[in-house]
Parts: sequence; C-alpha cells; structure tokens
Amino acid sequence: MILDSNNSYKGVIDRYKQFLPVTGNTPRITLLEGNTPLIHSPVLSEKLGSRFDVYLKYEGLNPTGSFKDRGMTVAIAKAVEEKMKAVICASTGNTSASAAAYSARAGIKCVVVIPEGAIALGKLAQALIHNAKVIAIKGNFDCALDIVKEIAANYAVTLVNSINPYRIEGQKTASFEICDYLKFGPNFHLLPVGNAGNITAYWKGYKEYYSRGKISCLPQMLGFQAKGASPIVKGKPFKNPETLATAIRIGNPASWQKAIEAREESGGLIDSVTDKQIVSAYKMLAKGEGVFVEPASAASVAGLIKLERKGFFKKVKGKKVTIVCTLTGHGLKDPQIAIKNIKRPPVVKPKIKEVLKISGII
Ligand code: AN7
Repeated sequence: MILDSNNSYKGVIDRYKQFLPVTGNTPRITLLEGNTPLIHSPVLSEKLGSRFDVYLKYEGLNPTGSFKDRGMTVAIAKAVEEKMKAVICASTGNTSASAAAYSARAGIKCVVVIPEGAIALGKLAQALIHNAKVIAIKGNFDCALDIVKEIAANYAVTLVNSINPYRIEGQKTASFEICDYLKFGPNFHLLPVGNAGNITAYWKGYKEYYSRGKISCLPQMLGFQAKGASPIVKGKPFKNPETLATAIRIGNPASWQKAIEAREESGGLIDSVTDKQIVSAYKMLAKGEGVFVEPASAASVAGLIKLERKGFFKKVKGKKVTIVCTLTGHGLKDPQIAIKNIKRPPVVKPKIKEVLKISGII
C-alpha cells in the first residue's frame, strides 16, 4: 500500500498524476481503484523451472472487481471536468459495471448497451444496482459498440469505451504499479485480449516508464484471445464470436491496430486459447493458488501454460526471468460458470457421524 503523508491512498489519478492528462481542475472521482496486489505464483513458477518467477496482477481486487476501474476513474473525471452530464458505453459486462459505479459516484447519467443474454450475472447486477440505464440489444458486442459510437458522435454524451483515450491513460497505471513493486520491468507480460484496450494501455505504460528511465528493460507483450473470438490471430473480424469467456467475446476489436503495434514493437505475440484451456487454467488458479478469477481473466494463464508446453520458455535466455500475468476480473462476477464447473455439495442428515463420514478428516 502506497500512503501519503496523511496515511491515505487516494487512487490512481492522485498517485500517478504526473503521468496522466489531469490538472488541479480535474475532479478526483475515485473509489480508490488500483494498488492491486502482485501475487507470486509458486505453482506456475515451479512449472516453468527455477530460472522463472511468475506473478499474478490480481485486478479483480479493484472496487468494481475488474481492471476497468483504472481507466474509468480518469474517463469519468475528465467527462465531469468537461461539464458532461451523461456517459454511454457498450459492454460485455465489466465496462458497464465500472461506468455505472463511477457515474453514480460523480452524480451523472450512465447508459449502457449490452448484448442480450451474453453478460455474466454479477456484472449485470452491478450496472443495475448502480442505477445505470441498461439496454440489451438483440445483437453482439460489436454491434452494440457501433450503436454507442454513433450516438456519442451526435449527442451530448461521452463515450467511455476504451476508444476514449482517457481510459487507456488510466489503465496504463497497472504497468507502473508492477514496475514500482518489482523495481524493474518484467521480461514477459501476458494478458487476455478482447477489445484490445488493455494490451494497448499496458504497452503504453511500460514504454513511458522506459523512456523516463524508470525501467531498463521492456517486456515482450503476449496477448491471448479465446479461440472462438480470435480475430487478431486469424487476421479477420469474426461475425459471430463465441466463447464461454463472455468478457472477451468480441469479433472486431476497436484497438486492433494498437494491439498489433504492441506485439510488433515488443517482439511479442498474440495467440488464442480454447475454452477448454481457459476453464482448466481457471480451475487451476482457484484450486492451486487460491485466486478466483472470471474465465476471461484465466486466458493469460491458459496462454502461459500453452506456451510452456510448446517449449517457448526453454528458449528464453537469462538467469532470472520475470513473468507477469494480468488477471483482469474477479471470479464472483460470473458465479454461474463456477457452479457449472464444480460438483454440488452432498446433503446429509444433521449428525456429526454423517458429516465426519464424508469430510475426509478421518
Ligand atoms: C475480465 O467490459 O470489453 O482487451 O465491455 O472484462 O481491453 O477489451 C471487457 C473486456 C479481459 C479484455 N478481461 O480487455 C467490456 C469489455 C476481462 C474483461 C477483457 C475484458 P480489452
């Protein structure tokens, strides 16, 4: 925890103001987002071998349970500074939850357009309880994004999807935190890719720290799409993207070109992982590391395991190799997926003997 002289943490705008497009006039609309833990992963580090240290950047611990809050605090603060009274976004869920919460905090109107039936329950609940105007369309995320872009271009409402540059500015603070914590830049950074805003933001953050001399090595950016929604990997938009990781069910990413730039400039890659690989990593994180994430978030770890199996890391030089996987959202966002992947608990008579018999204690 980073504290100021009053022993209080004040959120990402305050902590990284010299790197952000904010002034003294920018309102601090914050829920104390950021400052998330970088958790060492013994299981994954061991899997890769003694030269490797794998860390998990657990973004599920942000106020609304996803990394979106870092960008939203800046986007909403700027909208308020610019005297806007309403914001709008399309969303696969987390953007809407974050936009709704920060709009409630700012006292402005929030409109969200979502693909009907394709949003995890927890996220929908968040948007609704924060009093956003939630509109479901009979279409997918890409279609919803087209609609809100058009509305924002013609009416007095600010678009808060990651096309909004303030979103990217806020989200780059995750890279800063990682470097500040490690005291150097990691060698590899893995993360899920949906609309490709986050990979754009992380890469921008790393480059800024590098150019200011805060780190002396830039990571290779390794992004992972779900196989059924992998337009960047395939080199063409997907008309009907499909994956159980609904957060990244996106067929035509807005920051496509920026993701390609991050890949090329960093010497990294963008690959895909199957739903099966995602679920396997999702369960492994929960069971092996005690870290509960939503399925889309597990794409980074699924990607790590896929690359490890292909021998990718064996070819990496260096005595010490540091790898960071971003876990973008909390597991409680999507309780239905969790329930689908576990055995229902047994029901027994309320007797000590009965409980002991199946408890595994004796
Ligand atoms: C948990 O909420 O696009 O590549 O509308 O919720 O920056 O899009 C969410 C994306 C990864 C992908 N993990 O990030 C939305 C939305 C989680 C996410 C992504 C999302 P980007």
